[in-house]
Amino acid sequence: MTDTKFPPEKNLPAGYVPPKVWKWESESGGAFASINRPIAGPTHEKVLPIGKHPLQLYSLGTPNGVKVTIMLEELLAAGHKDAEYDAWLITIGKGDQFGSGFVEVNPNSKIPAMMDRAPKGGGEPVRVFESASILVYLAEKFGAFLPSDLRLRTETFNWLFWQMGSAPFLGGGFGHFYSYAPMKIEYAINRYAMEVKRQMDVLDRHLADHEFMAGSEYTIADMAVWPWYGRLAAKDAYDDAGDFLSVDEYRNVQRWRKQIGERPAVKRGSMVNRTSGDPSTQLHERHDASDFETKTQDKIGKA
Ligand SMILES: N[C@@H](CCC(=O)N[C@@H](CS)C(=O)NCC(=O)O)C(=O)O
Repeated sequence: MTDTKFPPEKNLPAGYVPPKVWKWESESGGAFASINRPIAGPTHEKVLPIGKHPLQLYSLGTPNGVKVTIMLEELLAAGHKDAEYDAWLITIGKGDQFGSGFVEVNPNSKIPAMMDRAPKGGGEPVRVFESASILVYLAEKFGAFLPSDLRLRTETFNWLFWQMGSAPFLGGGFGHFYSYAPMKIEYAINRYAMEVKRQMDVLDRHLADHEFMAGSEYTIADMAVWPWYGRLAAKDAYDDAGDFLSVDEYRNVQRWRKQIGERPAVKRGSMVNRTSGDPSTQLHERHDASDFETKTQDKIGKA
């Protein structure tokens, strides 16, 4: 594809011209390059472990994973005893998401993925993948954090789907080119910085006169948005991205992210399957509520 308006010398690397047909030839470099593949399906046989609880979560403490562990901890804190769960670690950097057992739970090979082995009404275990689908499934199963009033329910879904559509621009777009790519490309960074700042402004204006995402009630929409945009606002994402994007200026987002971050269940949920940062905040696997006290990496000394 030659383009006379934008000559190849201006491309990156200079002179690069996309071939007629793209071929999977070599790694592009950068974080995650070694696990990226243009095909789906398993790469190896691996049976997933099953613990003692009805809910089996296969995940990692990334923003998409944390949405679900926050929800599970909130359900338990609200007294839903059947929300007890085993959280198993899926190390995506090592390709665990391409094991045959994981692919059976999520054919898309991405965390988080969950099996409900005691579904409502009985019957075969239910597989649930896509973080928003898991949040809705749990909210419906336990009748919690999703308003039944159609107006409020719709507003919850509005923001839940907003998050699912918007975060790829933050993570896959901005985060990738600002932090993970093997070179800094001004055009790409500018394009995604612009979009992420616009998204932060959307949130900031909304949160100016709404306590929570869906209004006066804390819902699964907050649980979905917080791990992405709350972490960015807290300068806890993509190296110096918080300063680069001047996140302090989003005062209403700051108020909201602090308020949500103080919830004990959010603190606990943020520790589950976490494999970086302060060892006392990393609980690689969670099989019992007491694990938060006894099995963090500082206590078991494997940090
Ligand atoms: N839309 C999916 C996105 C899940 C996703 O992108 N997960 C990432 C980690 S945050 C992953 O598993 N990546 C592994 C890979 O791409 O191979 C969801 O919300 O569940």
